[in-house]
Amino acid sequence: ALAVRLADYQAPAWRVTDVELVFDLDPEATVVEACLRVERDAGTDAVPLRLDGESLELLALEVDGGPLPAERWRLDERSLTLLDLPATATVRTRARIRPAANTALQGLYLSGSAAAGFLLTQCEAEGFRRITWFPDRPDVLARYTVTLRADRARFPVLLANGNAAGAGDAGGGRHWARFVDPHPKPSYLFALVAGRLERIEDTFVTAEGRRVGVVVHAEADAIAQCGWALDCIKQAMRWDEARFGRCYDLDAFHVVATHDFTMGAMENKGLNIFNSKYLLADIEQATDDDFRHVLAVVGHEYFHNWTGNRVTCRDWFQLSLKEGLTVYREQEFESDVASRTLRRIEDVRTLWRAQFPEDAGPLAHPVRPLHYSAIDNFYTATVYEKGAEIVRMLATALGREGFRRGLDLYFSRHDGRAVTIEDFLAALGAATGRDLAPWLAWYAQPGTPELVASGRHDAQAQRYALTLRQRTPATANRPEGQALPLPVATALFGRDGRRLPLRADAASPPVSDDGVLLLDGAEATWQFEGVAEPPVVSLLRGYSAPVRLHQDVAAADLALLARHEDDGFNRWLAVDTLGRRLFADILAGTASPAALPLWTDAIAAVLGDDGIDPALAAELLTLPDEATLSEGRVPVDPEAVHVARARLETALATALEPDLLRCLDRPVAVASQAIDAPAQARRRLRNRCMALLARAAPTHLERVRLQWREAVNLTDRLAALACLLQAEAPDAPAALDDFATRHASQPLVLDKWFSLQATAARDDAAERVAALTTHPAFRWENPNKVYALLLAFALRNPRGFHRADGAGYRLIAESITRVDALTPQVAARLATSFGGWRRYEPVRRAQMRHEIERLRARPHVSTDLADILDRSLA
Ligand code: B3K
Ligand code: ZN
Repeated sequence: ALAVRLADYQAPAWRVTDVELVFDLDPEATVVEACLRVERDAGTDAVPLRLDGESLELLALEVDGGPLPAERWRLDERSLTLLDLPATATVRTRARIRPAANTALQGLYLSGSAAAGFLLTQCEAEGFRRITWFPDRPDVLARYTVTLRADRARFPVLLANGNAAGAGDAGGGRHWARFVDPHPKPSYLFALVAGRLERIEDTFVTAEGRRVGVVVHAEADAIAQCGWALDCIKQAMRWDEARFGRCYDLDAFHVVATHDFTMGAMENKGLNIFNSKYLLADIEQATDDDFRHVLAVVGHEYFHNWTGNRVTCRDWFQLSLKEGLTVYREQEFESDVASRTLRRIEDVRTLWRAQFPEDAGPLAHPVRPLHYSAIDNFYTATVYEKGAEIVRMLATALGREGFRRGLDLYFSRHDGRAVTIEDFLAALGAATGRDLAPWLAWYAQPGTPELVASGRHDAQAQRYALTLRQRTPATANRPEGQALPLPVATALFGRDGRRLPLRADAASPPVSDDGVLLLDGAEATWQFEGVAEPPVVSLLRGYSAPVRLHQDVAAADLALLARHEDDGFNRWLAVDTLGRRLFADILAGTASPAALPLWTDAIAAVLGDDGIDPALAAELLTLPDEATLSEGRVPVDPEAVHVARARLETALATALEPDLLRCLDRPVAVASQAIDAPAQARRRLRNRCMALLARAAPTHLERVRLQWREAVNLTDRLAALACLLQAEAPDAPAALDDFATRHASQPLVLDKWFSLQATAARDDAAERVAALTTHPAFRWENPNKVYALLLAFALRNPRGFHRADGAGYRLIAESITRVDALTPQVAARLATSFGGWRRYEPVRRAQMRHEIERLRARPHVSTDLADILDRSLA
């Protein structure tokens, strides 16, 4: 497919002011009548009106109430073009579409079976063109009136965006419902839902006094698991008012759960649609992590109502304008209502595991890409997570209050418009009197900057000089990058662990009140005064910039930070850094036993601290995964990484055995079915201790078995099962069977059962995963199943996926072919697992390359898949 380029952007010659859609819904054949009020932009005479349309069957076409002569319109596979229209016109089309046959899950499709399932839509990025002919681009904002007609018994619930505007009987067993959305919106935010759905609801009164009906819809067997989501919606509404002054703007806010969805969720105006994985949660069928993910994703989609919907993107290159900003808002939401430190650690782990490798490999792209051939492949860790890091850095640089003023101005300037990243920076800059133009480079330049810190203490003058240097080195695919604005949150500690004042002399670059040094060139030096002894320097507190830090810091200093840093993130970072150093030594064969205690003692000291948040303690006990430990190494030998990591984890478990036991034996005064944050944190720590003990000695498996028998929530049951599996205990297979039987009717729990087996680092993992694809609960058409089994294997079982004989690669390549014929977006996502092929040792590198080439050479490769394969090889 031809690339679309940012540089070629042209404002639309035709606007659509109003749309009326009438759907005659039926899973086999739905008829869509569309009436568009179109207006040609003044000064663009004689430009034909080109409407996007794919997989549509044309039944009728009229302009201004009459037929259009054949020479004035053209229809092809991708578009309908109308020639010689007057400057304003009414275009009416009628199309037939086939929802039940739509396995791509874009446009209008069926969730569940033809007999009992329900109809729903997914339009972002380019699904609306599979519903009707339309200028399917985000800078065409129109007012929508939607009428749905369907069989009343089969589709009792009818929903679309906006406010309800009438309903009634349509005769012949059919009924109708109409919706008017007063907010002009791009077509990607269109949605409808029709089917047999149950609901739970509540009322939320906004700060502006609007009474909003908050409704969660799900199928009958799932509605009992929607209470937590309803709660989260209200929390999100309240939080966005309090933190950013943003109120909800329709009479109702509807949320719908489906098991058939290619991604997490979708922020359609007033009618969010969720993958059930991110909406359903109860103590029997969801883990503590699931509860937190529901909170985060519900928040994320809700926050899009302002960052994405009210102010939207001019074109898809600006995707991070809404996604980076909304991820940032989601992170802040969870940080405010749950644990800031924990959320930060998780986000940084994600960044290191997923975004850094992406940014270093052939699929690297700027946060604002310059061209694409399949936009759906750009919903990446770079656009989302690195995009959120840029927003976070801006918030750090402008201060909480300045950032809020900037966002307020952004909303008031651009409400109801489709804008660019430049507009965003300009609003933040104008509100705070800052020139933020240099920040655009963060959006334009791929790659992870390296930050090198060095210091010199002058005892005589009681001064400490800190020099920061940055570089974004060239790679095979791109030249060296330019210097970027980097906020470096910094603290100095004395040898006794006390914070030292951060007083830079007058000649140094500025330091903010909260200790942020802004490095805005390649290098700068700060001279700190009144520093009597060589300090321990804590840099990038809270991970204030998404860079690789190189700091020559003694292990003893890291141990000191582990004990005394009051920034929870950097406390964790100190421990993590110590652990990674040991890992590197083991991998290189240079490990010395003397180095271990600094790390394990530091952890033990924190564990023994009664004031520590148990969730943070659990994080200290969690090593980076193999993907993260491989990141930045060339060439990677996955087997060696696996073995070195396992050795390090066993060493940790052995050294801390008594501490871990103490932790487990501590009486816990919480009901094990409580889901409040402290209860979750304690479970997290206990389960982490249990997993390590199971590594330290097989005798501890008795504790695991006890927990397996007595667990009263899914978190504990699953944690025990994972330990049995990890230890390859003789009773593990029976436990797996028990689990499957117990949860046989719960698709989301079965997904975890698939994932657990897919990620078990066994010699025969590939064969087991292949066998599980024939399990009756597995379905190739269902993205959640493909992700739970195959994507989990490819991404989270490096030992299995990278098995030296290539069996893991073949399994994934065959799966990609199979899925590509059904759901191309899911196939493309699976194919990203080959993206890092160049970093591996020669044998694996050749095997991976061979699979990529073989996939590319097959007939009927989808555009989405071809794009990933081509870029991987480039
Ligand atoms: N905006 C959607 C993602 C759409 C993905 C299209 N392939 C979900 C989100 O980020 O909120
Ligand atoms: Zn989003």
